[in-house]
Amino acid sequence: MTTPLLDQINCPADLKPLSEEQLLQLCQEMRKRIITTVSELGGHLAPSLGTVELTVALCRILDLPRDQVIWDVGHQAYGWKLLTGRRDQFHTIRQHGGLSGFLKRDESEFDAFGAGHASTSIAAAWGMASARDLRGEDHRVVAVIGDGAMTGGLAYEALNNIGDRQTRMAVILNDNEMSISGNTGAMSRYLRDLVNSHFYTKTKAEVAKHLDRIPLVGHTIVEAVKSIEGGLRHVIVPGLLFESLGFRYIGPIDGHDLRGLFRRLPRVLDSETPILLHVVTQKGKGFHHAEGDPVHWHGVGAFEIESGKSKPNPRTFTHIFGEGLAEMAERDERVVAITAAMPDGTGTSIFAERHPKRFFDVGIAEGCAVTFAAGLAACGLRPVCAIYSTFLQRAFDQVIHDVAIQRLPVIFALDRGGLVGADGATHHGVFDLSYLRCIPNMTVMVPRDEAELLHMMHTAIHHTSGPIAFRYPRGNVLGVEMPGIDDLQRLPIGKAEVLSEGRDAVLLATGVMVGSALRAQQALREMGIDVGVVNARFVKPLDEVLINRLAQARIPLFSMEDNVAAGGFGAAVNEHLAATAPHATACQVLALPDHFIEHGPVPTLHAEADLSPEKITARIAATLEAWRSVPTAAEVARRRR
Ligand SMILES: Cc1ncc(C[n+]2csc(CCOP(=O)(O)OP(=O)(O)O)c2C)c(N)n1
Repeated sequence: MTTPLLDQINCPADLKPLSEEQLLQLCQEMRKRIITTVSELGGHLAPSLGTVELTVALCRILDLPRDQVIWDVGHQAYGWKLLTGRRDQFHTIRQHGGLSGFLKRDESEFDAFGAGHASTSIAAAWGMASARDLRGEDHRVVAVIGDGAMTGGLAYEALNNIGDRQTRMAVILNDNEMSISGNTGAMSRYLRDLVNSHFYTKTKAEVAKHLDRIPLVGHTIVEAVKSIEGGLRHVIVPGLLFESLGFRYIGPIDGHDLRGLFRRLPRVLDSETPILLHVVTQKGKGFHHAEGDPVHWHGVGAFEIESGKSKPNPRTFTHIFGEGLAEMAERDERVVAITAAMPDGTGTSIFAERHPKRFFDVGIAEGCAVTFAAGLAACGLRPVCAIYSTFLQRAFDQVIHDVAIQRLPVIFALDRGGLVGADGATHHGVFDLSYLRCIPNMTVMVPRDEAELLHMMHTAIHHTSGPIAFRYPRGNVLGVEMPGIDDLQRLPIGKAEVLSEGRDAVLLATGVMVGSALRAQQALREMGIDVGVVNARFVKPLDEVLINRLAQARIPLFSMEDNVAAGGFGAAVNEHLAATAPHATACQVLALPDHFIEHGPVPTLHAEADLSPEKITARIAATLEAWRSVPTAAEVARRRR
């Protein structure tokens, strides 16, 4: 693949001497590089193909890194990486030890602000613009946000403040009509109207000019128009919503027309007051497969460029959840499914097809999803909030304040629990056991396999005394035998499953770690160490009866979870032991460490965190050995005598 122009760009300043023709060629080369690289490694393809011209224009016009560009989410910024000194590492993107798939302050001085979660850019840019003003500096600050991210409330909270304070900064709204799936909500309709209607694109001045030409009544009409709130004014003032919030609205303009961008952007970037430029782009631009199906091509695995074909997707926990929920809803009309902009990612698109009236995609608005679910539950329905573990962090207060305090039976289905791999630190679902366990009235379950996931879903739908959550991993099912819908069991709340007893120790494992515990058990047996394995099933409430029995028998305990150690399952076991049997041996906690874990294959990351079956085996063997050599209190006393 030859990219002669791109190969000469080592920083944005290298774009300055290029002619328009050359910049157009550069755009082509960037697309080529992005498509080739993602075809080999997978990644966020369609979003980054849509922003190529905008990226080139920003890099050419701005004085970088002095000026600051804050990209929302950061998944559309592959072109940005190519032009800001990371071209030669681009082939490492999302690979262990390589470039991140998102933007990160410690990866490049050009990444003014890191992200991964949506809708943060405007608030962050406001902070950075305000800091600039307080420090008496003079650079430009620009937030680039997608129409999908504009469904998040945080974006409006920031607009509300910026418009009021008239902070000097620009917002570029990158509107491709898509979130990951089709965009939802009235705001998205409003943006569509702005783009589609010629009427809307007329400027205020133009309209006034036309009206003014009508003798006598013209002036009166102009005055009347000015005085009417909503209604007609809304129709004739482009971007009225943003204008009312204190922003100047420019657009919509074609985000792939480089010439047009060069004409309009400088005025926008140099505006002394808040300004919003509405740029229309096509997701997947320049790769016909992606243009035709931007939902599929939002984020993809490796594929063949010519045919667009990729390896067939094996069945995942997400499929099991999506199909299972749709089926359970056939039998219970109270079941309602809610997603926050992730119908495909959570598998709820299956539910949407079969039960469209009972399906709600609220946009990137996790807090809204949870409080909406609370309202549904308060009126007797059985809402299932299907949200990735990492994104439910957004709605912590809603889970406590709107759901748990009122003991409302909202069901939380947390996909992507544990380490997720290539998306890295912003996306690992490694805090959920901690942030859910600390909430009173909450029940927290973790299935060991896909069959148990179905039993837990069934249990959750029949659990009416308060909120209940289950979290399951990203990725393929284990391939266990599946129960039929009529064979589903209601699991006794707070009861673990003892898989085997052990003479030397017991491993209390949660979720996918049960598999690792079984492998460790096998390896330890070969070393002459006999350990039992318990599938914990419940992180809250704990199986206190079982733990008490093991503590009284003085069996050494090990807990295992793919959650941070702080506040997690093992911490719960130790809290219980400390409170009830202070003389008992503590449980050794095998969990994730107290630092953010970067991207990479999950088995590699587990090994680095000492959580691979091999590392677990070695740790348990070493600990038991060490404990054996520690004298008991009686022995110490005897030796003293
Ligand atoms: C808080 C949060 N919820 C969900 C997501 C998952 N997500 C990543 S990108 C995206 C869609 C963003 O759409 P848009 O801003 O229009 O960007 P586009 O991909 O269309 O360029 C979503 C829902 C996220 N990153 N953060």
